[in-house]
Amino acid sequence: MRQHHRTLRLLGSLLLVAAGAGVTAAAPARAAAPTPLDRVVPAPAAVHPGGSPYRITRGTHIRVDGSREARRVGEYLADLLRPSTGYRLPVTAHGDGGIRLRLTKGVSGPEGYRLDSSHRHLTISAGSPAGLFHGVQTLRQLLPPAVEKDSVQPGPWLVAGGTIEDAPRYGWRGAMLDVARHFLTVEEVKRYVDRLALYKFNKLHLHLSDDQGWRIAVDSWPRLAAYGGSTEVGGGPGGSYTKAQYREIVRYAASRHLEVVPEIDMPGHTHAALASYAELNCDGVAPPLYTGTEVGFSSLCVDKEVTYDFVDDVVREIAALTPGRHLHIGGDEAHSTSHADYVRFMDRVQPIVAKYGKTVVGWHQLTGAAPAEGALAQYWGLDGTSAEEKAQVARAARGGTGLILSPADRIYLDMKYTEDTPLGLSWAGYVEVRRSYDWDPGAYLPDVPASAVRGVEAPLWTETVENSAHVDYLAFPRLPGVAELGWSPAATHDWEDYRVRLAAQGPRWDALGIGYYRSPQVPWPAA
Ligand code: TNX
Repeated sequence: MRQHHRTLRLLGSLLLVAAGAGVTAAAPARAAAPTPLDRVVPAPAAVHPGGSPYRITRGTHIRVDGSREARRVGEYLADLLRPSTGYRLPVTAHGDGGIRLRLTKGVSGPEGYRLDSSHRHLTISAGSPAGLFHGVQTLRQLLPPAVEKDSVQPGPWLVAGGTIEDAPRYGWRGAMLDVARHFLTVEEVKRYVDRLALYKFNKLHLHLSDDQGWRIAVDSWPRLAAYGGSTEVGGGPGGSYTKAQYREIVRYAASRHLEVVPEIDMPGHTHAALASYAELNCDGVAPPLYTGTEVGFSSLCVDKEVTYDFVDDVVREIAALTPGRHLHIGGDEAHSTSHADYVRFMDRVQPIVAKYGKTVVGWHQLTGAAPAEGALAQYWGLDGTSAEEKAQVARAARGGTGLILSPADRIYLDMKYTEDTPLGLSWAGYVEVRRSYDWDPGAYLPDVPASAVRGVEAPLWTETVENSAHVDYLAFPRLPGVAELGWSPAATHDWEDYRVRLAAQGPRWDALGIGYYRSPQVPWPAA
């Protein structure tokens, strides 16, 4: 049945090419078949194929309306297309014809877009710059994988004819990088941001502090980064971001329409801070740095006033560096903090976050305290999580706390795919590609109103991850599945269809230099 379906699609594409034969006669038929409009990840909300394809040529212009924002997206698109096409692709506010990017009030909500492709034009219209940007990512996937290469390729550069109308299911489509267990450089973070942009993610959550390292400069507590950042899991040199480097990550993420969500994990996962400042410890003694992978052994001293001065300073400085609305305060695995202390701590810390103009995000243990008005809880449980704990999260959700879903046995990117996976952990089980994709965020937790679910986020913890190659191997091919859960309407959810679309991404990853896990569940094209 699936085969039949694919054959029909292929036939359809060939017919479309035949229809546009005047344009494509010079191209070999096989290479010329443009990607069908629905062969995109994440799946678009609505696709109406038809008409002759659009072709990018040496003479193509990128037309933007007068706005600075549209011009920026136009320049981004031109930068993407110039190396592989070898074309000039001038970005201009004048003239007609070619690739047109239009900011139009009222198109498809805050991040949606519409893409119209025909013989004469390729038009992307959106109500916001983010929508235009996401439309550009769709256009990118409709072009051959070779478009991703950084040297001139033969083409032809055809986009199938028709219309896509698209908008996300959820407003929170996140990915988390743990830069604390192993430090990742600014360049490595930017590389991941570019991977995320291709799949329409809109949040980059940075786990900036943990037992093994503190990764962001704080002027009022300089030893946090200088000393607390000086090692990592395994005893390597670690590292930390200067404020200028953090701002550069924020700027780069914003240029790809992602909000950076900084996390300072507390009251647990704070050993690097405790090692840096003796006064933060209840006994006034700073322990040595830690480079192992245990969790749950550290806690800020809930009874000391200096703890709240510390939190105030750190939150103030990080909030000032962060244009986004959210600030993540962790709150997970505080096994060395009593329940009463945990509640007291969160009662004092959440108002500090509000004072500096940010919305609290916390791991779902925050629902065991009193989540602040408007707070978001990030659920990281698994099938085996107790009914009691799930009920606590559901109660908070019914009381107005928004949920971000990161079930560990589904979308923890640090879980091994199989027992043979050379990297990663397995405490939540092995997570193959299908398991990662095949669930519904809207119906995942019992007794949670669908409106409480704000989206999904894929964390990548880095106990075993040391560089971009490691990041890529664990993220691909699971990351695009998370993107699809966050973006695509539930009605498009279909593993058999998804695995075919996912397989088509493989050659694109090859062109981008992404080393991925060749899961046997996915029908990758022969290399
Ligand atoms: C649990 S998830 C943690 C992290 C570990 C991760 C490893 C969460 C909020 N806490 O501290 O790195 O497992 O998979």
